[in-house]
Amino acid sequence: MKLLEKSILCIEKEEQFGAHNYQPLPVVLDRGEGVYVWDVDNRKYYDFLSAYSAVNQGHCHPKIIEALINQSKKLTLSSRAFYNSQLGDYEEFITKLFGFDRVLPMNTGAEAVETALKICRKWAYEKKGIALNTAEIVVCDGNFHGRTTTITSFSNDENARNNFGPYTPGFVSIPYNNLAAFETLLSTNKNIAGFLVEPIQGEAGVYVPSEGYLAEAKKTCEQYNVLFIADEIQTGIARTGKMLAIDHENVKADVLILGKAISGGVYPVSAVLANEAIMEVIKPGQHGSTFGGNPVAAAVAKSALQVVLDEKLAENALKLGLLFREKIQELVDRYDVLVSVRGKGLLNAIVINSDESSSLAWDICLKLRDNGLLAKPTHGNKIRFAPPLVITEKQLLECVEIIEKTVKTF
Ligand code: IF1
Repeated sequence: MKLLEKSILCIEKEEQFGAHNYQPLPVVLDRGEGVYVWDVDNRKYYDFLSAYSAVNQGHCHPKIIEALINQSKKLTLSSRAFYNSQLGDYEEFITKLFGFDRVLPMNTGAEAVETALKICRKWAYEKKGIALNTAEIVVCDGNFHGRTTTITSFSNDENARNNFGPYTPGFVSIPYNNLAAFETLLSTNKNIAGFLVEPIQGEAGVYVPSEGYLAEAKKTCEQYNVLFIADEIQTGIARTGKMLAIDHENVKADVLILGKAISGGVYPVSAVLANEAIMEVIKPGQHGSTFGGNPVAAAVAKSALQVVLDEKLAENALKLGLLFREKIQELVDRYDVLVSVRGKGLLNAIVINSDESSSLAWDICLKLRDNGLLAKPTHGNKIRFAPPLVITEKQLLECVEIIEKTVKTF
């Protein structure tokens, strides 16, 4: 595909004036509606990234946009120094929806993860009785929880972590999907306060743990009085075919972290949910944010969650996810360039027949773009496929055709 002048101009400006902390696929998006996005030259694409699962409800969902517009004409920011007329309603809605006593509203995913870590540490000293400043939180190898200095400290992605030290202490990393390692650690280390886990590792390449892993890990947490902290920022809000990915194993988190799609990608909204016995460790002045819980965020998030329920997006993701993997498996069987397909609901990845340092997955994504579908490689040899959950069966099958037409040429 030849980039036209308008696109080139936009790209050049970002390259000249922006920090080079990303390497975007060369396509300049200008407009979105439902499962589609259009570039500045009005070429139409299926969006198979959904802004890393933030636009589960589809681009510019009319109901969510209406909530945004209405509220932003009335009151945008009150600060938490005062009450606002939207927050309580939203808090009631989200706590009842997920079955928790309380919610702590923040803005970005990383902030919500930080919030959960702070709650966990404070709980460790004030409730569990761990000696001051010795609490440890267990994380998993291959984790991705955000970009703050603390979160970066317990990443083992060298690119994300190198030269950002000194690192925040108090974290132990164990292999993902390994119950024995977890049990051994908890039985020997009395300072463990929490277990922070992604129900499916997204950035690691859509790595789905063995069935029963999350339920067993939760049981182990209960046995050792350790908080099970679920990072559902990417996997939550119907993405994997249930409202939460842990719902597949009927697990209830002690601390639940949400972000991305709780706003339908319309506005940065994140949340930490917990019951009173845990949340009560946070008292006035001990945590917060200027924008967290602002009236626009509250109105938008409430509307975005309502859309997920009204349009039965979890059910759609479950059904179409099965169809997608079935159809892609046929391509895997037929074309050597594809190794396997895996995922849950509409969070899937295709493994490409190359090593992690090869540019093959990137080249395939360029060709997919030319054929009208946007996706992004993760970890070199995997391509993540995560369309908005409003996609229909007909559209999904058309996308499978685009994928086949593309991989055929490699
Ligand atoms: C970027 C990845 C996805 C997340 C989980 C917390 C956060 C994320 C499980 C932090 C964010 C994003 C950030 C985005 C790329 C993206 C990503 F590839 F890096 F891993 F989705 F898979 N927990 N994930 O996935 O949330 O602070 O960004 O709101 O550009 O870094 P945030």
